[in-house]
Amino acid sequence: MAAAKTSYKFTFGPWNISTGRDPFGPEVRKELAFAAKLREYKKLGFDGVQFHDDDAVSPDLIDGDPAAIEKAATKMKKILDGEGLFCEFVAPRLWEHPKTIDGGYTSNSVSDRKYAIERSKRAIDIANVLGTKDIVLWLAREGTYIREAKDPMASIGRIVDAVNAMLDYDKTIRILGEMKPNEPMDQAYLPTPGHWLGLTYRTNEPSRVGVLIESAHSILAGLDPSDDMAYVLWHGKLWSVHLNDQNGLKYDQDKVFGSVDLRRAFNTVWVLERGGFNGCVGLDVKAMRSTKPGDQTKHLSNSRQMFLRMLEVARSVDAEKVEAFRAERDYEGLEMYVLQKLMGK
Ligand code: 3MF
Ligand code: MG
Repeated sequence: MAAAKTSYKFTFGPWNISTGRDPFGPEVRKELAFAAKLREYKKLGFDGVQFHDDDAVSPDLIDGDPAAIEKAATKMKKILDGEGLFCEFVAPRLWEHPKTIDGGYTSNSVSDRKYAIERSKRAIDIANVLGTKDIVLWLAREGTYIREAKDPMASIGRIVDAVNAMLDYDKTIRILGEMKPNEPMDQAYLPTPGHWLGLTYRTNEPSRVGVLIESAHSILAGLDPSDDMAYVLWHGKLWSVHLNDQNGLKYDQDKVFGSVDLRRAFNTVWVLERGGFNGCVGLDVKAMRSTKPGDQTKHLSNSRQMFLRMLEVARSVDAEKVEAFRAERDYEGLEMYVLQKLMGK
């Protein structure tokens, strides 16, 4: 096992400060200007920003001239530098554009698939300007509402082709898959980190294809986030995480880290520590719709605080004691030891 880190870098995306709009009701808070959001990062104890391509470059430019895209990204880089922030990754937003209605890489339309790959290449251009090597793919609409809608085997091949096109386009970038089992699709292709991990080895350069795991996505798949993370850490492919929490198998809730299940949060932090996790700690959390505008960033600082508090708990665990419980097969004792830790004893 790699040595434990002494410190962690924290990041979030601009979408984590939001208006409270949901499928059943409109905004309850005003959209904060991007520049104003950036000013919040340091105050909240965060170091870096996660970007969708059209967060970094205005959506009006995203389908246009690559030179104009680079120019806009250069402007964004200056703003980031001015705030003392770094860019963790860029993710092509392949789920809002009219050409991605049927998915991006797995769309049944040849021209729409081409659009998705071209747009991903532009995301790489933006990443280069913003000074990051990491591209994140959340395969939002790569799936179906009805099983018969797409050829499931051809679809997997198309995802691999798209990843290869990106790896070929830039010989230094890394691609991180952020898998989610459902929402917005009924059923997603590659629904878990394990599915994506298997596919990484079939790409042209497996050493440049890794994984971002989001706690809520594992929970929605009925899996334990810390076991998913341990599996991917073992492969040396856990390059980023999105920590949050989730109350059962519902829509993606993005609750404050540790707010539903403290023990699950403990195991997550414990695994990241023991596995020598080396990436950024992203907190993909959402404020409650009932949150007042003045409190709209509390969920972010609270999640960071939960992580740091859990880190203290994880670091206070006596590894020899744990081994002794294991050797005696005294899991009742081990459980109480962990519960006492969680209760501050
Ligand atoms: C959806 C997500 C996404 C990704 C983001 C970066 C909008 O459940 O988690 O957030 O994190 O697109 O890849
Ligand atoms: Mg996420």
